[in-house]
Amino acid sequence: MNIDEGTIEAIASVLAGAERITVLTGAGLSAESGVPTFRDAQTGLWAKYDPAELATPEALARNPETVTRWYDWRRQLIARCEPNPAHAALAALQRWAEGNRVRVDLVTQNVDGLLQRAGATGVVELHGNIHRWRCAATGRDVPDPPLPFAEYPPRTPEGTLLRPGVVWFGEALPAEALAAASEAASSCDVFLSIGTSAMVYPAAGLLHVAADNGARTVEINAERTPATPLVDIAVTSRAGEVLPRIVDRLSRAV
Ligand code: BV8
Repeated sequence: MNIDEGTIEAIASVLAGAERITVLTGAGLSAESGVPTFRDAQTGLWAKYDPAELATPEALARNPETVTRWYDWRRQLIARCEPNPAHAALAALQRWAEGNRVRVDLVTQNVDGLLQRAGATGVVELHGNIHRWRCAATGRDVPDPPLPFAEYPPRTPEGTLLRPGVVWFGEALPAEALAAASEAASSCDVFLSIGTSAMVYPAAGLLHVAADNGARTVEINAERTPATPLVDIAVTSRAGEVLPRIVDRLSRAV
């Protein structure tokens, strides 16, 4: 859906008036890089699995081989993907902000690390990172896991199970990341929700925190979500099409 210049202008104007901007991103930000979104119908080998069924500690306990194969398969797929114009636009927004005494906090639910590869800094990873693996027994990060694994489930040299460094359903988010995201949501003038179905908590609650603290809220997503009726400006479009236009307009305005 082609978004009219008036909407681009309106969002750029809201951003131009902000002192602090917080951006929450989801799988839709990486979709145009070729990374399947979390709720896309799983393809090929994984078609018969429900991601929500695999992204749990119970799934690891029940079937460590399937779960670790799935994550290593996703990790290898992501490693072959490149950041797309939406990631680049958010990194550009941070650079614009530095030059205009504005603060931009990028909070992501994604585990792919593509924002960082696009040059974004200080990215708050609410759900961890698929490139990091840790000991399932102790929770300790294993710095250089032997990737790709020779066997599944992979094990540490001590023989304990290795698991991906992501947050599963029923697991607490990293306290530091959640505190940073909550502070960024409660202190911003503008909150952007980009490429997320706004269904998974506590991440989806951040928009409510921002709105309750008086922030202007904007959603950019390919389809309507539970957040759509709540935001000040809702754009139903691809992030890779709209974000570069917004950041370009902003850069020309200020
Ligand atoms: C916790 C990491 C407590 C692993 C993920 C009932 C009510 C409220 C909450 C709950 C409840 N029952 C249970 C809960 C809690 C649960 C939850 O929220 N469940 C939901 C389903 C109801 N949350 C948790 O369990 C969290 N932990 O609460 O712990 C606790 C506290 C203390 C001590 C112990 C426990 C943990 C949640 C994290 C789970 N891990 N992922 C992995 O990736 O494998 S979540 C998973 O969903 C994804 O990783 C992603 O991070 C998250 C959100 O998904 P999205 O990013 O939004 O992706 P999705 O596919 O859904 O949507 C993409 C959107 O993009 C779509 O709308 C699409 O239209 C759009 N799009 C597509 N292309 C584009 C686009 N938009 C723009 N441009 C495009 N090109």
